[in-house]
Amino acid sequence: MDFLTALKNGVLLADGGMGTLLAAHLGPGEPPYLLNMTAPDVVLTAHKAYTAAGADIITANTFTAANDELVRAGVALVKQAEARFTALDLGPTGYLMEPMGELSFEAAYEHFTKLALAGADSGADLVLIETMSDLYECKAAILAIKENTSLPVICTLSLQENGRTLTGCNIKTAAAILESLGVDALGLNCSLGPAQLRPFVLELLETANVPVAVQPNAGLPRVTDGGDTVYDVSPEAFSEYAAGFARAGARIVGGCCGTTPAHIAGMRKLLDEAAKPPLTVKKECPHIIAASGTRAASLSGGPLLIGERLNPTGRKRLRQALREGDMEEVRREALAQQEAGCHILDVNAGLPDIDEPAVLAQMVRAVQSVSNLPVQIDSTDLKALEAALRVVNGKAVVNSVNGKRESLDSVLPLAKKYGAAVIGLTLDENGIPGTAEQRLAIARRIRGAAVSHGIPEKDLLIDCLTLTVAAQPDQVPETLRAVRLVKEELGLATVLGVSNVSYGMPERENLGAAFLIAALASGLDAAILNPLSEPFAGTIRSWRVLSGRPEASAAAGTEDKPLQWVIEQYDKGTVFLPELLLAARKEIERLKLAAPSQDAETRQDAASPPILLASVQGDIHDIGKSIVQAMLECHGFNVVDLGKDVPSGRVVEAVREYGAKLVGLSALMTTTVGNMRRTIIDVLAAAPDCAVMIGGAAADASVSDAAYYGRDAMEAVAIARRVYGREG
Ligand code: THG
Repeated sequence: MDFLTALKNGVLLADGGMGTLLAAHLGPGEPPYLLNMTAPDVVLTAHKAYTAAGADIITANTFTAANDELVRAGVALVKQAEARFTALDLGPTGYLMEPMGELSFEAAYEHFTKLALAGADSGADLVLIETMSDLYECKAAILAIKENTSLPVICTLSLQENGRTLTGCNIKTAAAILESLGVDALGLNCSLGPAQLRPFVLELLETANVPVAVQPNAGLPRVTDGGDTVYDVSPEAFSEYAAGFARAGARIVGGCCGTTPAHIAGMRKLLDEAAKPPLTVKKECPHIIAASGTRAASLSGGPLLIGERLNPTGRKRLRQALREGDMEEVRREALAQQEAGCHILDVNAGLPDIDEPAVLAQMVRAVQSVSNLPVQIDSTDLKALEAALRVVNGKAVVNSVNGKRESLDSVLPLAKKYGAAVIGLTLDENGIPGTAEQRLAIARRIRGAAVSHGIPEKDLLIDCLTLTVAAQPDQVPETLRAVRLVKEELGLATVLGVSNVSYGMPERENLGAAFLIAALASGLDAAILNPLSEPFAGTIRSWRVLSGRPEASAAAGTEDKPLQWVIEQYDKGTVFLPELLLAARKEIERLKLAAPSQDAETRQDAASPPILLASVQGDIHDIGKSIVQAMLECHGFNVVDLGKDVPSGRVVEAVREYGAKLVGLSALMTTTVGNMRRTIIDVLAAAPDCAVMIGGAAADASVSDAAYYGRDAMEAVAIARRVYGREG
């Protein structure tokens, strides 16, 4: 039985953590995957223990391994253990993606492609992408696997205690994005114990339409007096939770950090005893039609407003800027429309004399660098459409497909592959039909084609086509009638470009607003319009009141807000990491530009030594460290980044070289806590006056009495203030 058939037929048991089993064989800070080469027998023994415990899926010891040799060796060891199903394990690159960090989408794609090819070639049955915290990085990995192999894909996320990923995506939005990208299962792993993860698992089960996987840690980590990290949930207790997850509808259960073959054996027993789990009862969740990396748009909150202004038609300045590759105007328009309260940004680069694929993708990146609204890709050029869809962070809307065979055959596969919703224009080989009934017939054909390409009906928006009243006055009622028919007969959502109606007319905006009301009254769900136009904005406000939904749903952007405000919102959980980093970066620019005298009292004295930051040896993660650096810098501190995987000796050297007053050490992996301790001891021995602060997922106050512990980047700033005597 192949993996997907088995997944359809019942609950599958995955294996547990490798760290615990391999720890004794690892030097301080050594990543487990090295053992695939240096001590393969140890890895094989661990796999065999999990196979013997009854795991159906054995995960190769390849988490965060970055070269194909390690992957080949890792997959081969699972096969040797005679696993029922062999999973290639892929983890995060450890870098932040653009525009937050330096890693480009294509570089991430290349990274995952190399590993996926090696995994498929060595005989993996599936790929498990796990412990992910950025949906954009997930997209790169999923595309890499799907474009280069035919292996099933499972993608599981690591959540913070607030139920969001590090980059601020909530569970429902994450599920919508991953599902649209065509994963075979999705879920949650690591980060929390089964008790803390349970509410999040239940929420996921309510919304997911594909099988759900759950692999918690054996509780929250605790560092013993002896310095070991331990997880306290026993095999018995863990198995009870896991059986509960299966009863609630999870189709893959297993463990992560701190779980052992005993945990897996306990789960096997309970799963075998459990009756066949009932199907999950789905709550009616608002369907997410589009999403960015942090924000979703659905049709449930009243009319969806799609901003039309990122379009060179009739706009000289934007046209000029696009020709010159100058994205400043694009960023400005994106922000202005977001501030005006629209929900999705239409992006169009339709100029005859332009490299549309390049420019459209560049526009999408520019929009994503300042705005967290979902985007709608407006192009008739297939190459441009694909180039833009690739770099979209989240779930886009494709604008558009139409009823022509050629359009359906070429656009729908792209929308499916990139997980986008689609606008269907009700025109075909014979042009725009004159009657509402004919447009309905085309809408029906588009629906049939979309569904046969695997695109759900809920991801369709039918555009009944607004014509210009100046040229075809008899068409306005047909368009409105078509909107009503499409909703009543097909139950599909509808969209119209509202501005088209008023071309060449006096009182253009008032005319458009009147048409908008008529369309809303006919049941229109979404409107492409200029959100900055006061007549439109006023119409929408009034419509909301009249339809009993006065509260505007769109939150204001973080742009042009002071950093302190963004930080406070970040603490409250209303803005997320991408916005925080962007705001921080902007503040750094501002501080650099400001006359030195102006900020003298807030800036670190140029003569005082910089703060040194390092991820300790064995830790290749620099995400948390990047955040701390950005926050320190925008509070006026000079920072020197020593990098990641930094040996203790190198830190000591740098402390001497700079005469440092403060060193910040980061450790994400529990396996590197020992190195953190070592480094603290070495630094304090060499420079007793130098303060050390620590942070990162694996560090807490119990790591060392001799160091300050900062729970997050703001606490790091507070510590720095204290050390540099800049309190208050
Ligand atoms: N349906 C769908 N997509 C569409 C349309 C539609 N995309 C394009 C268009 N129609 C909607 N977008 C625009 C963009 C600009 C204008 C109108 C519709 C526009 N521009 C002004 C002009 O040309 O004079 C200039 C505006 C300015 O300078 O502020 O009117 O129907 N699916």
